[in-house]
Amino acid sequence: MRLPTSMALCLLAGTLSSAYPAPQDEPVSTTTLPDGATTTLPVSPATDTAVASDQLAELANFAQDLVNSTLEETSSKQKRGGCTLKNLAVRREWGSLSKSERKAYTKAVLCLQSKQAKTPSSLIPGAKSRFDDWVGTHINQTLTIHYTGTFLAWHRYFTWQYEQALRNECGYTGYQPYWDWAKTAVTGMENSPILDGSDTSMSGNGAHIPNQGGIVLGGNGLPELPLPAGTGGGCITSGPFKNMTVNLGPVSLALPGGLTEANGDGFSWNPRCLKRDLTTEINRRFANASSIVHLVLKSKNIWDFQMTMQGVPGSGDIGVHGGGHYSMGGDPGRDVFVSPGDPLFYLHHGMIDRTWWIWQMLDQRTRTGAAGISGTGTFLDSPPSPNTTLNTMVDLGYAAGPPQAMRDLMSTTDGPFCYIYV
Ligand SMILES: [Cu+2]
Repeated sequence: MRLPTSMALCLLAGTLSSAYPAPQDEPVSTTTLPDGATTTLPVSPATDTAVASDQLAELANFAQDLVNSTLEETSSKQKRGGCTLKNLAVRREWGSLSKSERKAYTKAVLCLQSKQAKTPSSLIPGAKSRFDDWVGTHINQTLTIHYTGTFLAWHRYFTWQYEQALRNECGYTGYQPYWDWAKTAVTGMENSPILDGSDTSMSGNGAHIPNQGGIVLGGNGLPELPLPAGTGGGCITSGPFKNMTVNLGPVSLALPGGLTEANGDGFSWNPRCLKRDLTTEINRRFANASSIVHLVLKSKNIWDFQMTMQGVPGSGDIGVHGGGHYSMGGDPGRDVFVSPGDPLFYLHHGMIDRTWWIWQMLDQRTRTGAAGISGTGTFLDSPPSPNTTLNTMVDLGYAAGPPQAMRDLMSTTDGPFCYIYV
């Protein structure tokens, strides 16, 4: 019989308290905030996911406190971008939004999907809506924004511009919500408010397809990585996106049975339903609370952080980034190029950005500056390309502009951005 750790410790303490010293508190470090307050932070990631969840909350609280005290200090000076505590946006976890806030978000996404695309159809004929402008941009740039020096900043800017479009073009008054993978790893994805299929969710699982084979990642000279299929596989059956049409792709879609599917460059019009194949097993294996805290506490530089987050190819680990993507499953969820075609993408990348932000705040000056960038402009530097620097430009094409230098994308509160996560 397995007991919860706390109960097992109580039992131990009750029977063996005279023979063993009391359990030591987990190691912590003490940090002083700019306003003089001190706080303690965990230094080694707990393997117990319940303890790791608490550690993650402590790290997130620290990041919030740091921003709050920094902005309080400097709000009177003229900061670049003018971010103050007054105009600071707060991005929240989906489950902490009220039901009407959740509906307002999905309504705005549906609005974006109903508006005319800005991408010329001569360039991307399948881009039919404003929502597709983001999908097309991501397809177009996939090989220069993953496993590159721009990966995190590019997706930060991409998600932020999407949030701006929801607000400015579709009347949404909230901010971009995020998907806390640690929570769905505990509840099971289908049981979470994000994916329970209700009208206040992001829609749920796809229709169940029995006896699906697993999917296989890797190949192309790398060891194969078999992953399980999920509990759905077909078209989503309920919730706000039930009638949504996926217009673009696939480009490199992993399918059950170890197959892949492509439709050329993915730019032609290929209308089909949104499929999901929720795979809690992948969520639990690669993106639980311990994996997140491990990533945050054990990555000592940006190279380690971004490689651990995306998974070192061939290592058998797909990181929290791959863990989130492949646990959604389906089409376009399992397609690296077309993945923003599932609206859940932006909640996933909200959490990617939140995790980066928490990590940055642990050594703010270093990690939001030049030393917070590593890598080049091409996927695993293939073909070889120049190093990414603070001056490298990030361009979102027809989704939204203007192109921004990396230096302006490194901080969420200095430059064009002004937001935090709670
Ligand atoms: Cu991406």
